Amino acid sequence: MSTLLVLNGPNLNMLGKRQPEVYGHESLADVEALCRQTANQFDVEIEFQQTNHEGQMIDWIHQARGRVNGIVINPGAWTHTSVAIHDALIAAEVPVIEVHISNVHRRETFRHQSYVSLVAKAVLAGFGTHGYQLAIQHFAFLDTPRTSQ
Ligand code: CA2
Repeated sequence: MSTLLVLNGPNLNMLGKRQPEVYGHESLADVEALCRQTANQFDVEIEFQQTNHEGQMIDWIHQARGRVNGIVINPGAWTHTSVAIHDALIAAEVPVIEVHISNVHRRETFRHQSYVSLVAKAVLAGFGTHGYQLAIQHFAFLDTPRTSQ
């Protein structure tokens, strides 16, 4: 069974409490429940974390090395600012899918730049919280032996 690390960056603990027009009405606990449901469905194990502290995020990414099969990360605002998270993701040597609830490309120009996309296998933006499910599903798909037709 494969293990995925689902990481959430700063302010995502506020989901559902403010800006529902941008991020929807679901709380982070709802997102976790959604991820666990999808993980069960696809026989994947997940670890779900959120932090407002960049060093903590970097430690979790380092600890993923050689231990998990993939990282699903919503880096929040660190997406647009953090070379340190970019470097940590390279050091982890684990495939990464970057998820954004909102479509960052139709928002302010400072959200168009992502240091994480440079090291991500794939990026999902604008699918709402369904993006997390799609990312987990994709990792499960990669892990499933497929027969050629
Ligand atoms: O769309 C996304 O998922 C973002 O990663 C969310 C980040 C934002 O900085 C990125 O540009 C795009 C912000 C997460 C903060 O979420 C809040 C939710 C409710 C109230 C306040 C912040």
